[in-house]
Amino acid sequence: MTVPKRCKQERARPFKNTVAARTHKRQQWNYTRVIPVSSSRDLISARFSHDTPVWTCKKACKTAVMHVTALAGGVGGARFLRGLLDHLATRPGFTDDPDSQVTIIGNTGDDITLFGLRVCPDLDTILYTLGGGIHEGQGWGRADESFAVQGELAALGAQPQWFGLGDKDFATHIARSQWLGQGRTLSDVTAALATRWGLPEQRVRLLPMTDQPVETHVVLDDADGTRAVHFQEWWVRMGAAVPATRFVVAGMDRATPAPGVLDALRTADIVLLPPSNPVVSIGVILSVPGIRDALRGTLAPVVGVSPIVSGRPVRGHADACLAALGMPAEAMSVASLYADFMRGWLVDPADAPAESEIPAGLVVRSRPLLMTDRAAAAAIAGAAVELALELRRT
Ligand code: FO1
Repeated sequence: MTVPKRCKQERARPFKNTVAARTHKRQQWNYTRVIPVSSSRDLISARFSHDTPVWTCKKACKTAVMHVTALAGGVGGARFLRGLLDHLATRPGFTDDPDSQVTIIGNTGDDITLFGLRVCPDLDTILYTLGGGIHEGQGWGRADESFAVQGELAALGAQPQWFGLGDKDFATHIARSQWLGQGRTLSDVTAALATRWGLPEQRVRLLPMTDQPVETHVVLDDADGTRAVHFQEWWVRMGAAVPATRFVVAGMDRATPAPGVLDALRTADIVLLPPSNPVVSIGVILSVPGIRDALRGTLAPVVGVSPIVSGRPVRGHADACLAALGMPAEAMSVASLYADFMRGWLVDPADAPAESEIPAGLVVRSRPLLMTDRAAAAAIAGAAVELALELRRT
């Protein structure tokens, strides 16, 4: 047996002066010298001992996924993540280990204050989807909604009316706004909402990308002149039909990654980029100072899933967002946005590039990418996990 090139210590715990510590020291030495070891017994006992770190070099560990970190936007991200949990539930390495965890770093650039309430659409879409409360047809908002509050607001002449908020959804925004008003952080509030939706029991941690309030604005330049509108006004009211010239994330200059975000990237076994909008979802998360650097520095392979299939966004208006950057809606154009840290890229067979179009250092795999139902989403997520595990071994 040969010591692999990329051994890694995950979540180091105090284990001084133990047999495991001595084993660890031996492994470190073997690792740095990259020499063959005579037996894998030490590695195996280190893996299963409680006070030792986990090594990627142990045989069984090669297929075990313990810490998965994903960056995510709204509907596409949430459906992929639900598929990921479905897939992980079938993997012994995940379900059997009480330390296993999926950490989701959610986009908060779509957040907006309406009627005095803080609305976080992408975080809520993830909460409702993973918690079983989502309106499946829409992909956002609650199932079995009523709209009494919105009706009353309309009767009062309160604006805006172009953003649909149901009664149950309003309760989320009321609770969130009250807690934020009491001085709690968005991370803390999101954790409380995640508990309501049973995420901890599913070994899921949902972290906002930042605790500071940020809001994506869209700069428009048309017959009405140059102006900036809130992302939601452009996306929902205008249907992204007015060409955007650029996106500006207000508050980003004061933003820092929320607690746990950088650690989740640095200590992950694998990092996944769901098929979320590469500009206003993943792109905004990447613009939080420190996050992109953490992705460049992590030992975990980063694998992404293309949000473009047959030259069209799987969902939403990613094409209009890419156009603002002067980029075509093509799977390989999206990959170029992640070129400095991504090692694996899943594309649909319709978008499979020629060998000569694949940048050095990137592994591209093709498989059907339409998330037509929950099983399809699980299969896509499974393919992303498999590719990441394969890259972890190389
Ligand atoms: N999307 C719409 O197209 N129309 C809406 O009225 C709308 C309301 C809404 C309310 C709460 C929420 O969490 C999401 C909502 N969305 C709505 C979705 C949202 O605008 C976008 O899809 C995301 O922000 C983009 O990821």
